[in-house]
Amino acid sequence: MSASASEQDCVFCAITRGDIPSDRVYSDDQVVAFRDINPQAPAHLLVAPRRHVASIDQLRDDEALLGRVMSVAVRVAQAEDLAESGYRLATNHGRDGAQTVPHLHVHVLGGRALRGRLG
Ligand code: DGP
Repeated sequence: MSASASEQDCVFCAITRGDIPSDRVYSDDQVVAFRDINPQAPAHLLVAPRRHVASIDQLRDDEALLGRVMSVAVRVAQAEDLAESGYRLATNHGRDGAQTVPHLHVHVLGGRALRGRLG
């Protein structure tokens, strides 16, 4: 099956394939986790499915992959030793959600006291 135009142009598809280097902390057959290039906290990682999905809005009905991505996000947070002090998982959809990379990813943020407000 040939890749769609969006997959061919997608930076996170290239990262999950390994065509663009990243600081990878976890990978399995479905999901890859790597450090954000522009960290907003001492620990800032991204968890993305290998399959190209534009955002969580397109994954509504795929509970298995949704669960997998969230489960890996928790595993990554724990591996970064964030569980005791706390961490935030966040995912953005669309323009008003401040999504800049149109390939689903969950942010794992921690290592400092995050502000209580999200927007
Ligand atoms: P969002 O606004 O939710 O779409 O966040 C996209 C994040 O992706 C942003 O925090 C910066 C990060 N990012 C963008 N390009 C790259 C890249 O090439 N490598 C890595 N590691 N992170 C990237």
